[in-house]
Amino acid sequence: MIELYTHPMSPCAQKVRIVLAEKRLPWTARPVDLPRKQNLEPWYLKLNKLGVVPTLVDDGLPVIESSIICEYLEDAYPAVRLRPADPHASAAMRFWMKQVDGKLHPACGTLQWPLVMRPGLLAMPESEQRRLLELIVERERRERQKRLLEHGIDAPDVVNAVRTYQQIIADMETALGAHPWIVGAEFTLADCALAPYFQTLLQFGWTALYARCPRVADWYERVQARPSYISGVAAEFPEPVRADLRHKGAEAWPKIARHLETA
Ligand SMILES: N[C@@H](CCC(=O)N[C@@H](CS)C(=O)NCC(=O)O)C(=O)O
Repeated sequence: MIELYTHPMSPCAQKVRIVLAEKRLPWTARPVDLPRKQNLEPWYLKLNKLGVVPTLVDDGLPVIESSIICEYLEDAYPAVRLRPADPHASAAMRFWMKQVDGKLHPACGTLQWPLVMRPGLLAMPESEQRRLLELIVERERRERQKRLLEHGIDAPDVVNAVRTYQQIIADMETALGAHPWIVGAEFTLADCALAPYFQTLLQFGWTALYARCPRVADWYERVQARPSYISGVAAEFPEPVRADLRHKGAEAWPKIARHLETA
């Protein structure tokens, strides 16, 4: 039995949900209340010592870190292949996954957290806000959330986050000039890893970030049409949630747009 500790808005959890759907694996959702920082409660830290979602539990054993979870699923359930057999293509796939984990994910967190997580925290007494933030395991994440709590979308981190998105989208545009999917003719874990970060742009109405990259726009159209994206990502966003996110995104857009590199 496969269980996934997940949250609808988490791009890392979305990535795993896409892989589970591509592989047509049945699984049970274990929702984690991120706005209330349930991820930092002792019972969850026993499953995931970094205190983040997702966590996959397969046959009672936890696997953590979304890219490692994807590779675990690839090894444990190889009937549907999402890793290229060719070693060079496989290395290229892992390069993209590393870009996502190391660069795109923190950038996405910087842009999304002030809009979707900050309001809940601000509604709590200040002493509780401070207590919860001090529980965050990873120092870099803790310090970033402190800045984002204080400054919101005006935090100094935002300019870098926007530029990182732009750089990775430009790199994708180049890669997609050579083949239909990110590392070749086949849809791989690299496509699964990148896709959720475009959900973030879509939900906030920030599609201008890739409007000048027609191959990326076409890639994302094809990703969105896949049953794995429909069930693993889109289905988690009912219309009232979408409307709220569009509204929040529109409000924040001028502060995002001013950081866009136009050259
Ligand atoms: N490197 C981790 C990152 C996971 C991560 O950042 N998860 C976020 C949601 S997307 C989270 O749980 N945040 C909780 C928090 O910041 O308190 C992975 O790939 O699984």
